[in-house]
This record gives sequence, C-alpha cells and structure tokens, in this order.
Amino acid sequence: MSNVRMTSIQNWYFKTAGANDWKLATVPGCVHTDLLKHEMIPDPFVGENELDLQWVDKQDWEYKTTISLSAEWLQEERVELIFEGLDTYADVYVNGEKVLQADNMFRSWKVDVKSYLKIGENQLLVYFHSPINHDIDKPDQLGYNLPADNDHSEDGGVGQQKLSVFARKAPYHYGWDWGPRFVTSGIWKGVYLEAWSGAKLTDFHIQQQAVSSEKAEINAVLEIEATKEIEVAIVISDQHDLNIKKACKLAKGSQVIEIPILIENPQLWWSNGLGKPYLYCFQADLKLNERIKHTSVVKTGLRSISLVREDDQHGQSFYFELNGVPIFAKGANHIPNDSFQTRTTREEYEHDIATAAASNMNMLRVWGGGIYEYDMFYELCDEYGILVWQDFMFACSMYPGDSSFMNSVKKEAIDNVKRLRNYACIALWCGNNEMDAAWSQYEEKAGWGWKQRYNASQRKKIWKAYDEVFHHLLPSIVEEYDPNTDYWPSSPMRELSHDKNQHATFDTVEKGDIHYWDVWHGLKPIEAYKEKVGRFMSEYGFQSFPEKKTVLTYAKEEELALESDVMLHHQKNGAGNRLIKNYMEMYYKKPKDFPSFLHLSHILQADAIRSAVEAHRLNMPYCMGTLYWQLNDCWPVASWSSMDYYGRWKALQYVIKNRFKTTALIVDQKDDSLSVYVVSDQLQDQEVQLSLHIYDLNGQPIFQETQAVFVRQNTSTVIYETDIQSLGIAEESNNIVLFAQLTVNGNVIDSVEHVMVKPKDLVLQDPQIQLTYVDGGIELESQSFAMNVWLETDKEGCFEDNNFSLIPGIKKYITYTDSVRRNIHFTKTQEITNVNVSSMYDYIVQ
Ligand code: BMA
Repeated sequence: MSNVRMTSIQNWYFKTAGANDWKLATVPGCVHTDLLKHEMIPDPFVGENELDLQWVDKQDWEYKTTISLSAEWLQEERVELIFEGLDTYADVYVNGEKVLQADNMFRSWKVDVKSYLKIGENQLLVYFHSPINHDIDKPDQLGYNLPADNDHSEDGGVGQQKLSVFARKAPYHYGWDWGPRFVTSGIWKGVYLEAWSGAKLTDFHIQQQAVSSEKAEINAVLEIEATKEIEVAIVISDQHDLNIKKACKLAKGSQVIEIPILIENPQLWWSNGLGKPYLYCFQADLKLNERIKHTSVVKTGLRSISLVREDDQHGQSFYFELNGVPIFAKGANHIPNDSFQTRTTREEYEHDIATAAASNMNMLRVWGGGIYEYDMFYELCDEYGILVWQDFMFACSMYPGDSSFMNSVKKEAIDNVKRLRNYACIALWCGNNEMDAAWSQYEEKAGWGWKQRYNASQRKKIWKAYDEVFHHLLPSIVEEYDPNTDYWPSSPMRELSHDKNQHATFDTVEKGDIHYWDVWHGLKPIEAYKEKVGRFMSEYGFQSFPEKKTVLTYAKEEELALESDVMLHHQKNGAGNRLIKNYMEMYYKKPKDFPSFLHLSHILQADAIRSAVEAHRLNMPYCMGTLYWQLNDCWPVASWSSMDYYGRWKALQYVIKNRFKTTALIVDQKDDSLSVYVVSDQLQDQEVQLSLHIYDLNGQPIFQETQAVFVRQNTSTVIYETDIQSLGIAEESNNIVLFAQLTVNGNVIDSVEHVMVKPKDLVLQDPQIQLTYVDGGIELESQSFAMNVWLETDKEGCFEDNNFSLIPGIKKYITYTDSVRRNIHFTKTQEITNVNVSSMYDYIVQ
C-alpha cells in the first residue's frame, strides 16, 4: 500500500452558463476577480462601478478543468475529491456525472469519486447557480422578510428582498455599512484530489486538558478512516523529545483514537506583551509495517484560556484568564480584508496581524458578518501572540429555522470548530453579532424595532429559530468538539438569563460585554466614552476618511468634495459624512481645504478613540477589555477602520500603538480635576519615576514636579491628583500643555502631552518644525507647541510614532520601517529621505 497521494487541481477555465467562450480562471478565486482579470468588467472599487456590476450575481457561472490520472491513482481503494470551500450554490460534475450539490460557503466537501474516474483525461465541472436567483422566492415562501438591515438589496436591484439570511454565505457580500454589495460565486478555497488505500488520518486534534507551567496534560485525538480491519502503529512526536508509540487494531470505517500526552515544564504560549508565543510542532505518523503511511502535523501553543464571569460587588466580571493570569484584552474588530477575500495574499494578512502586534494588541475579534478566516490568519495570530474572539458567521439579522437550514448550520459549525480548535489563539466562540440585543426578546421596548414588524406567531417562530441555533445547537457543538474553549451566545449580551436581564444596552455596564455606539450613531459627545465603561467593551467606533492617496484610487481630483457622488458612494453609513463634519465642528477649527479636512477626520477619529481606550484602561480591573471597531477595510471607503484597504495606517493606528503600551500613563481630566494614572499590564511590580511639567506653548516652564511611584503589576493606579485651580493656571488653560513622563533608571517608559481645552480653543502659533535625518531615523524639533505632527513619505511603510506633539526644547527621534511584518518592534530602521512633516497649524484656518 502506498502513501496517500495528493494533487491540487489547477488549470481552470470559466464562462457564463450557456455561453461558449471559456476563459482562463484563477482558483481559488471568484467570478468578479476573473472578469476583472480579463478586463470584462471595470475595477469594481472605482467611482460608482459597484452599481453597474450587480448583473454578475444574477448569472449562473461554470468552472471547468481536466484532471489527468495515471493507472496508479485508480488502483487505490479511495479517490476523493475535496473542496475546501465552494461559494455557494454549486453542482459538481465528474465526467458529466453529478457528484456533489453544495449549498454552504463555509463548509468543506469531500466525495469519493473513484467510480466516476478513468485513466487519462477526466472532466471536472462546477456549475454555480446565481445566489440571488436561487433564493429570490424564499421571502415569499416564508411569508415575510427577515430583518437584515445591512443587506443592500435595493442596490442589488431586488427591492426589499433581503436574501442574505437564506444563504450560508459571507453576510458582508450583500453590502454593509462600510462595504459594497458584491455577491460573489466561485471556488474560494483549495481543491484537491486524494487517493489512498487501507487507512488514513482524517483529523488530528491536540486537545489541551490542563496546562500550567509545571505540566501540560494533552489528549491527542486522532480520527482515522480505514477501508478494512488493519493493524497499524501511531507515533506522536514533537520537535523536542516526545515520542509515543501506540499499536492499534483499526475497524473498517471511521474511528477515534485518543493518546494521552504529558509534557513536564512546557514552554507556554503567551499573548503579545506578556511573553513569547511559543509554538510546539506535534506530528502524528500512521505506520503500517514500520513504514509511514500518512502524517499529520499540528503546530500550536500550549496554554490555558478561559472566560471568567464571576459575580462581584459591581455585577459580574467578564475577562479572559491566560495561563492563570487575568489579562486586559486590547485590540480591535477584524472584518474580511477584501470584498473579494480570495485575492488577499499571505503578505497582506501578515501586514494585518503584524500591525495588531506592533500596535501592542493582544486580541482581535473575527466578527460574525464576514468569513471564518483562512487558516493563515490563525497561524499568524498564533505566531504573533494575538488571541482571537471568534464569532460564528451570523450578524445583525434574524435567520430562518427550517430543518435544511439548521442541518447546514450544524455541518458548517462542526467543520469550522474542528478546523480552528487546534490554534492556540482561539479564546472564545461567540454565537453571533448583535442579534440578541437587536431583537431583544424579553424587553418589548428595547432593541432595534425588529420584533414589532411581526405578528405573534411569526415572532414566536423567529425567536424559536434563534433560540435553537444560539442556545442549543452551537453551544452543543462547541461542547462536543472543543470542550476547553468557552462559548458566549451573542455579542453584546449581559447573561443568558432568559428574561429581560439577558439583553445588553448602552446602560447595562455591570455585566457581560458592551457595544457602545452612543458616541457616533447616538450623536453623544466624545466625552460620553468616559461615562459608559462596561466590563468588556467589544465594540465602539468612530469614522474617518481614508488618506488622500487612497481616496484618489476611487475618486478623481475634481470629485474631491464631501458631497460629490463618488465620495458619497464610498460612504455606506448614511449619516456618516454629516457626523464627521458635525463632530469636527465641535472640537476643531475649520479645516482650510479638502485634503486638510480628510486629515482632520483622522485626527478627530484618533482623539475620539483615544478617549475611549484610556477610559477603558484606567477602569481596569472593572473593565477588562477594549476592542474598537474596526481594524481594517475591505475596499477603499470612509469607515471606522484604523488602517485603510491598502494597509495604510491612519492616525488612529499610531494612537492605538501608543495607548496600548504595556505600561501606559493616562492623564484624565474631568472639568477642573486632573488625575494621572499608570496602567500596567506587566506581570511584575515596578519602581518608576514620574515627572510632571507644565509649559506654555512657547516652551516656557510653568510648573514642575517629580516623584517616585510604585506601580503594582496588572492594575491601574492613580498616582497624582490635583485640580486645575490649585495649579494657578486656569486663566491660561488655552495656552499651556502638561507633559508627563514615566522613567525607570532614566529610560522613558511612557510620556504624554495633555492640553486642557478643546483643540479649537488652543492658541497655536506656527511651530516651524525642523526635521533632520540622523542615524537611519529622523529628529524633530519645534519652535512652539506643535500638535498632531504628521510624517509622510512617498514610500509605503510605518513610522515608529506619528500624530504626536512636540514641545519646544524637547527633541523627538523617530524611526521608520518599510514593513511591520518583519519589524514590529521597529528595532532595525531603514534609511529614509523625503519625509514631509506637517501639524495641526497647517490644516486649520487661522
Ligand atoms: C457594529 C458592527 C457592524 C457595523 C458597525 C458600525 O454594530 O457589528 O455591524 O458595521 O457597528 O455601524
């Protein structure tokens, strides 16, 4: 018996169903990107092209290839055709015979096709049904439309028919409040042919039962498929000295074999900032007569992770404990990197995750309106120490509950839990995004006004389907297939109480997780972030435009105006542009032109989210997590992202990097009172020096004080409190800046500049910033206080810091890297020239 043979199926062609002109296709890929490659459609992201391309999802499409097989292949007992992902309604034919009918983008498919194959050329055809035509009658069959607020059905030319809820397909493909509507079809993941005889490993799970620094108790759980009774040996090894051998008698069919492993003094996996994310490489060999027949490898970190929800004096905790340590989760929500997610490269994924790590994050939430991410996403999270809050793919909608839908969801959940459970980064499985709060079953007046649209029996039916999926089906699958990881039914939610205490609102901050949108959607002033701090802030956000260079990829110079059709088209949140403008007027002087307006929107966004992040961190351990909405974009657009579609860091990304430091100084001003906090995520106590200075905006010292401070590990402490009156500076508050610095043995750990009034009330002078190129970096100095200093080059890359302030007399040295992928700590610097520097003074009308 030979080893398992495997070949990736390539050389695909595609065409509109019924036509004859086959064209070369890219697999994995999708119809839209194939059409683009052949210049059969214009760039979907430019101008308003989105609207002209809605015909693509009304067509059926065919993909075909030939597979050439030698006799050896067909001598094997099984020849399996494996699709890792088909998007979405697809019939698969081998030599003209239908072998598979797929209907769920998130599942993988495996069929034994041996009896359909022959030696030599074999025809493989995948017929994709239009997802729109396939589902168009479903609302009528159901008798009503299900809620799906982000489904841009009208843009898609199907009126009010919200079809996204019927297809197990990425919800964001149907449009979102930051995304266009491109309802794709295609072979979106790998396709393989595998041939084997006798026995094969079909799954290898490293189940971590109990992990501590003394020992890791693991269960290696192997699924093996055998074509007959057969005696084999299984050997489990790692890159160290692990070597366990077990002889097994296999029965015909599929079976599970468990092998306990004990590793003494394991090297633990730590999240970014707390230690090394050490990875073990476990290998399982299936041996027959001393020869390796099949091998499976699992690379993972050893750690214990749990969500701790315990009653306390405030309500109930909500935090993650990693290796016995309560951790403050710092991070963001992650959406798919592209409307056509198949074209995102590994380099782009790595830029994403490396950006998170370089920004001192330790957690990302894979949000439920996108995709269960590709394996490379989780591999990178494992490597960079980024924990993952993993939603199942359900968001902001209610879904049907018929048996075929339920069955499909069940299979999808099993596939994805099994695929992802080996990654060390997986911290939590969460049922859905915002559905519990939006429907609000037990509180008539709360929610998004959905349930009021239905009669009593419809309401009952819709909630029954919800209850079945999120309170029974999904938790039971997590319990069965990944019992060591916690499950949370919906984000946000207070607790699963089956009464009105279940639903999270902006006011229920004492329990559960919170999506706080009263700033932005609720139009509250930015200061409200300080008032509404919950136990775990899993969403809150503030929009900005992308930078001018990015805007010019979709708009022409003459379209650069807030209300131009193209700018409005690239703003999917109806009120968005007006909100940016209104908030800007509240806090800043008038921008002097449109490019300044674009950049001021970055500053506004960065200042807003900074307020939120600081309020969340200084309220530790009451609050133990802050994940802002949103890290990235799926196309160039005005959105809540901190990094645009091209991976360009907005000012917010730099502010996050700065404010998520492991030890951070936070100045908190409430009216007249001023408090300075040190927040430490470090696992050791520290003796530090605090120095406080107040300068006027010309750099003249007004006040100075230093003190030694003891900073306890993993907590937030007020280290200085005063009121502005007692400092004798109240009169000049529009002309001064507070500079606080923390040092250990002369090394600066953190420093912050704090102005006491709104930016629009400051009396700024031309700072005349001087920039000098030194030692591979740049040195900056200003003549008067410079706010929101912004560095730019014509190269793509990131500065060590940006959007910072300069106080006259205090020089700043900044390095730059052309790739955070290789350099998250900015240790090596690249030579740069042509750096352009500007600051707030340059953007506003004086
Ligand atoms: C949250 C998210 C998304 C949305 C964002 C901005 O509710 O879950 O659905 O894009 O707000 O509105």
